[in-house]
Amino acid sequence: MTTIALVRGDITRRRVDAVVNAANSSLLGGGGVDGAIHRRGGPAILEECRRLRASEYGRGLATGQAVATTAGNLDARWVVHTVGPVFDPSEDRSALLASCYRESLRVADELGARSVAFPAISTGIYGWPMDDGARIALETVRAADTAVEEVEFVLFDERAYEAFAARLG
Ligand code: AR6
Repeated sequence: MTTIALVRGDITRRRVDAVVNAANSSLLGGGGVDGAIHRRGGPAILEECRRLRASEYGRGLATGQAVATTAGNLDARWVVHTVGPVFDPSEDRSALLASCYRESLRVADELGARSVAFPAISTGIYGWPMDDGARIALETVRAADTAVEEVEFVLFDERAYEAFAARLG
């Protein structure tokens, strides 16, 4: 049984086994959650990302996929980096967004993580409407076949929190 909790706050402050990063394909950092994780987590995360780029992920991480690194100085054991789709009103990319949640949980299972913190992937710089992002996040995690016991969604502002709360029921 996976329990789902909603938390309002900064994902970099969470004490969990794995923190999920809303990254980009380069794996080399950016703004939003990605910038905050690298800032607080310190250089060990970027070092490992660079090693991934120099080895299996020479072309970067594809949208909808996930890969783990150390969590550096965060109160977590791992960061699971995933790449959400950029919202495009003329193309349905929902399956890719769902894949981010599913693949992150799959990687978490491989690591043996029991608790995972997710941000609202794609709902910031990538422009996904919050309500729909919340729907996809919750539906996908609820349906996932995972050994992760605790999933928390860490929502940065009241609007995001309310969107998830309305969907959680
Ligand atoms: N803790 C929790 N949620 C946060 C935090 C935080 N510290 N900071 C922002 N959010 P975004 P994306 C919320 O933009 O849309 C980066 O440059 C934010 O309000 O971080 O998937 C990457 O490198 C929003 O609701 O991720 C990519 O290029 C949600 O987290 C690109 O942004 C996701 O916003 C990815 O864009």
